[in-house]
Amino acid sequence: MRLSRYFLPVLKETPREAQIISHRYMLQAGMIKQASAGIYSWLPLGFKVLRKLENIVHEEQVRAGHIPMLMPTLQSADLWRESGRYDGYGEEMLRMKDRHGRDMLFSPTAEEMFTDVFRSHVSSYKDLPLTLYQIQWKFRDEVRPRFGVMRGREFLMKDGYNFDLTKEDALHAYNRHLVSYLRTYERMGLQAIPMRADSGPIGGDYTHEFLVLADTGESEVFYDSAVTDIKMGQRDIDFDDVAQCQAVMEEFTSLYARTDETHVPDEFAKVPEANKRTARGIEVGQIFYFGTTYSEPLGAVVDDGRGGQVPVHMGSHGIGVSRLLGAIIEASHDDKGIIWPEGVTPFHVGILNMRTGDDACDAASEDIYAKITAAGLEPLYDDRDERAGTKFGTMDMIGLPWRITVGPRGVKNGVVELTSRRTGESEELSPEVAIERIVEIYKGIA
Ligand code: 5CA
Repeated sequence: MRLSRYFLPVLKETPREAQIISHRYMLQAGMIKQASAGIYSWLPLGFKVLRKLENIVHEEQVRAGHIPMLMPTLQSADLWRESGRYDGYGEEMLRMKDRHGRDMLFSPTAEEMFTDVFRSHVSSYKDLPLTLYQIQWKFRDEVRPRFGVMRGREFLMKDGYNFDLTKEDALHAYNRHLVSYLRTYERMGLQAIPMRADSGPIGGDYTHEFLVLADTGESEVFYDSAVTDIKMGQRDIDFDDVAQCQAVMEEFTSLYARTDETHVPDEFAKVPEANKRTARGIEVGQIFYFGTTYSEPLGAVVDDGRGGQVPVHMGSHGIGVSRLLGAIIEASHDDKGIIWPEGVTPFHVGILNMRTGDDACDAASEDIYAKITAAGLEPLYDDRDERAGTKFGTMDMIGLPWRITVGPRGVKNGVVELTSRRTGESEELSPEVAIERIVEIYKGIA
């Protein structure tokens, strides 16, 4: 993409309404624009990152054996009356009537809808196990929407629902989700720690929240610092392997790690003194096993193969996809702007032409642009007729992890500068070697 032809409305001034850095940078980098309280328009750069996160979520869900589909955002109240949640859900549910006076709502989550699809089409244990999921906009009429996409009213969520014959099978689905979520966050350059959580209005006995540690997080968390040393890394996971998924789940959840809602001071006291941590975290996902809470009232039953009809064991599992943008920025920025991890960056590399209009600089930049594009990567080429300072400022703010700077002196000597946004370190290299480096960096990522 050539910046002269892109739509990147970078703000010069600091937006006053932003209380936390991710909100401020998302506004300044021209990623989002507030449409009304807690509701955002996704401008091209923000949309691009959002799509990348969605892709990673999809890839990891499909890898775990889960099946994507899509539900409507507007739902009839009838189903929610059947499950008994319509009255209880309260003010967070946005309710409306259609022209015939029928009660409708904007989905805040979708247990009922998925259970309804299931009961309409599945009647035998032979069709189990089954996990369906979607990535779809949700609406929750939060009292205090704040911090930009972090606590929105309209937000993008991946929500998945497992249907299993037995509790044991459903707990395998729970573990499978836990493992796939850990992979998902790591690919996004994030460490999200699974913590024992409170089940809230979804209900259920087993639930973990995934928290990204950040000072601006809304949850207070208590944990054993050794938990941050456990990584998924490159391990080979067989998602059908019950014992393996169980072992990984235990490895990641046996140390003390809880949010304030489930914190037990007596238990925390047993954590080695040097490892005790109290911090803040951003909740980027939550998994639940809730058994037959929805399948019973909604009549989602299957033939169990022994002549019986039994309600299925279910769980639901969510990732806050739009919130993740905020979480990634909170975890990865400096005072000049965002620093995207390679796995989610909107463009792979910035090409900064220091002297647009100079024949040699233009030709060298164009050539690099063409070659990187031909290698299957997406460069953002700043070909605008702007001062170098403005160009550097834009690149730093939007946070592409790598930059190639093309200047008149370098071009004369056959070199360009390759700079890491994270470390600020630069190297003078021939354009060919710089391109090779970029291709190498993204091998296996892009
Ligand atoms: N049905 C279950 C799982 S599918 C569910 O709704 N879970 S949840 O309430 O925990 O939401 C899933 C994730 O959505 C949360 O972990 C959080 O990351 C994200 N989320 C929840 N509320 C908001 C909000 N107001 N703004 C942005 N993201 C949110």
